Amino acid sequence: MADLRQRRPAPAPATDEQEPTTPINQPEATKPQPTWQWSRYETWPAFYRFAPAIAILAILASILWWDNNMVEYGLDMRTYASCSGSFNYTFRINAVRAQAELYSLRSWEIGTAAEAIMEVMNPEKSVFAPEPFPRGEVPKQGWKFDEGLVWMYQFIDTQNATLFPQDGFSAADPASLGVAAVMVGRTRSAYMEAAERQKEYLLQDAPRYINSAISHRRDATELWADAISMFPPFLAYYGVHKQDLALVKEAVRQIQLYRDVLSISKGPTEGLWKHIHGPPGEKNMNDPGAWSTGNGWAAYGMARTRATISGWKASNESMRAQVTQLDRWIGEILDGAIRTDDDVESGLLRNYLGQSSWFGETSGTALLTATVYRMAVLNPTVFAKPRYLDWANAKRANVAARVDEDGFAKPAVNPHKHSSREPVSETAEGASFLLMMGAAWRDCICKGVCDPAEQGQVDYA
Ligand SMILES: *[C@@H]1O[C@H](CO)[C@@H](O)[C@H](O)[C@H]1NC(C)=O
Ligand SMILES: *[C@@H]1O[C@H](CO)[C@@H](O)[C@H](O)[C@H]1NC(C)=O
Ligand SMILES: CC(=O)N[C@H]1CO[C@H](CO)[C@@H](O)[C@@H]1O
Repeated sequence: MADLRQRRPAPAPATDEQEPTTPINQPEATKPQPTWQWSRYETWPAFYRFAPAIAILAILASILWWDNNMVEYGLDMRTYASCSGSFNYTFRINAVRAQAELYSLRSWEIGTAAEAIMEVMNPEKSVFAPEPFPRGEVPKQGWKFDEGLVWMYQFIDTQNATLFPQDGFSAADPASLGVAAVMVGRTRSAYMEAAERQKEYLLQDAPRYINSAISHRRDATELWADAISMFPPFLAYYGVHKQDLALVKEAVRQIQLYRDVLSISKGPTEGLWKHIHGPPGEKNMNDPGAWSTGNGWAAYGMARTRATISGWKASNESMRAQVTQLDRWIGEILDGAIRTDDDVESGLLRNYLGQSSWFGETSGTALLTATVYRMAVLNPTVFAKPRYLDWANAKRANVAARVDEDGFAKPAVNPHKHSSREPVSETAEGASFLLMMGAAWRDCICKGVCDPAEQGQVDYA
């Protein structure tokens, strides 16, 4: 041991540059110093000394940016799915959905609620999806039916000539269950056979107006604006399933025949549609007024038909002229609604557009607002303009602000008595229109057409 200690100073003389004062028991100090070492912070070049601080600042800045740009409206804008999944509808959409299911008893109420729930819950399957017909076909149901279909398919009658024969009054209304029947029919053939019978009923058996438009009623030949949401979207959709271009074209021809009769050609309500027109007679229910909800039925039904056509390659390519026409006809109704929107007290469209004695109400307002958002995505060149979107944002804000905790919007027109001066709260179709408005707004934002910052001002007294 003593020997080893004796020998320790030996290496020192070998390092010739070393000062003799260097402590002989620290031989490592004699090695040449590297410029910097990871383990020795004070040797780091200035840039690297700041690196940890810069990294932390960058993370903080991106969190702040994310907060300001992505989640300010509760939105995660990375993809359509993340956006729609985190969307804030600003009203209690689940309560509204519950009302739509609870109060839908008649054929058109059930068909409309199924469409509305699909638009909210399964937007990838609706005709407003970016690809409504994957590989050119109606989408299939998976192991579990889509939400709107789970609820409604049990109402579809697969035994009779139409999908809902107990509604004996209307020739058109039972067809509102048609799109759902075709979707269910992709995996259950009884429903597709029922859809086929419904189509045959419309084309072969239903009464016709003198211009060969399919009558809205069974016991009289009458055209109602409502019918445009009931059967043309079904005929077009079933036409895609059958790969039958002629049937898709018949859907548009029927819309044209209705428009020929119902569109108002002059005066303050020009471009809007009358509610009901038929030949004079005892059972006649003529209603020449521009019913707000009726105009919504017409405009939204056309928008659904239009989206069906532009979503299927074959019709998209060969029916450009019809698409242009439909866009123009929808625009006429929206222009008329905007022009006659003069009830500052309610901030809503009047139950009869252009008639100052009528109260503003939520149902027609919601459906026409939904139409604007749908058209802004389908044809942004024409409809993604402040003239339409600013208007729709204001109407939506006014409608949404009136949806209560239970999912009722007030005041809403009595859906079974369109000329009643008494608004109601229980309206099945009104609830469905709220869902359609919410889904259409969400899609307009999540597809990057509408600005999430434009929440719209509540501007009623
Ligand atoms: C959704 O929007 C409404 C109205 O702007 C707001 O009051 C509510 O706090 C929002 N909800 C969430 C979960 O962000
Ligand atoms: C429909 O046509 C338009 C314009 O030509 C095109 O941009 C769009 O991708 C087409 N859509 C489909 C589903 O073929
Ligand atoms: C309203 C109606 O036509 N209902 C019929 C539907 O089909 C069943 C079974 O064939 C008949 O029993 C109903 O009368």
